Amino acid sequence: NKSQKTSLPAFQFKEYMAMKAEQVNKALDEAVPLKHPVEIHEAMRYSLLAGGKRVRPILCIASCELVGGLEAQAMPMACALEMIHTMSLMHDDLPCMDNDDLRRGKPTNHKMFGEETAILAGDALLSLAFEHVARETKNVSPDRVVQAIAELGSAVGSEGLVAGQIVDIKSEGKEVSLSELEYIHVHKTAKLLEAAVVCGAILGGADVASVESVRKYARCIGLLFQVVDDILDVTKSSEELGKTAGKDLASDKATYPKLMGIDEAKKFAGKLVNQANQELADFDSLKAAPLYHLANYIASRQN
Ligand code: GRG
Repeated sequence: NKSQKTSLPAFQFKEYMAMKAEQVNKALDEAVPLKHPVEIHEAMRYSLLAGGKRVRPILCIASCELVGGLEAQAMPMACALEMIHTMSLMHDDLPCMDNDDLRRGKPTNHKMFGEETAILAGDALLSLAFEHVARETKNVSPDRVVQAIAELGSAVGSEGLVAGQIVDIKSEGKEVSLSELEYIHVHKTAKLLEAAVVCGAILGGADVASVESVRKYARCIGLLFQVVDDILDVTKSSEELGKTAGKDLASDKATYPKLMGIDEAKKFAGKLVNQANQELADFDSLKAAPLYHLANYIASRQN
C-alpha cells in the first residue's frame, strides 16, 4: 500500500527482523542446553528451536529499545516469552486439545516424543521461562524485574492464556457472539503480545505514561493478530479449494469473517493498525519505527 509506505520512516524492516530473530535464536539455544535428563531437554529444544516468526521476543526488544533500553536488558524476557508461547502451542496440539500432527511444518512434539514427554517438556519450558528472567536479567533494577515477572505471570495464567483456552474449549459447538469471540482472542493471543511489549518497556526503563501508551499499542496489535489470522484462514483455504467460501466459513468455529463478513473484517484490521500506530505518535519516530513496521507486518503477513 503506497500511502502507508510513504508515511513510514525509511527503515530496513526485513533486515531488522532477520537480525533480531538470529539474536533471539542464539539466546534460546544457549538458554536450553542439551543436558541430563536428555529426553526432556531434547523435547524442549525440538519445539523451541523449530522456527517460528519470533514476533513476541522481537516486540519485547523493540519496545525496550523504544524507551531507551538496550537489547541485552530485554533478551532474557524475550526468550521467556518464546518459551511460554512454544509450550502453549505444544499443549494446544495435544490429543486432548486440538490433536494436531504438524506444527511449524514439523511433526508436533507429542508425535515425536509421546504425550507424557510433550506435557512435561511444556511444563519445564513454562517454569524455565520465569527462572530465566529472574536469574539472567542484568542491569535492570530488581523492582522492574519483579514488575515484569508479575506482568508475564498474569498474561499466562487463569486470567490470561489459560482463561482464553478454557473458554474456547467450553464454547466448542455452541453459538459464539462477537464479544465472546473477542474474549477468547484477547486472552489466547493478545495477552502474551501485550506482555511482550509492556515487559520490554518496563525493563527498558519506561515511565508509567510510556508503559500505558505501549500497552494501548499492544492491545490493538493483539486483536489485529487474530483478525488477520481469521482472514488468512478464509483466503488461504479459498485459494486451496478454488472456491469463494473458505474452511472457516464452513466450519463451526467462530471467526471474525464469519461473524462480520470478510470485507468488514478487513476494514476492522485496517482500523486496528491505524489505532496501534497512533499510540506511538508521542515517541521519537526513528525509535518507534520497528514497532510501526511490526504493526504493519502483522496486518499484512501471509502466514
Ligand atoms: C500457557 C500455561 C499455559 C498453558 C497453555 C494450550 C493453551 C494453554 C493455550 C493455547 C493458546 C494458543 C494456542 C494460542 C494461539 C496463539 C497463536 C496466535 C499462535 C500463532 O502464533 P504465531 O503466528 O506462530 O506467532 P509462530 O509459529 O510464528 O510462533
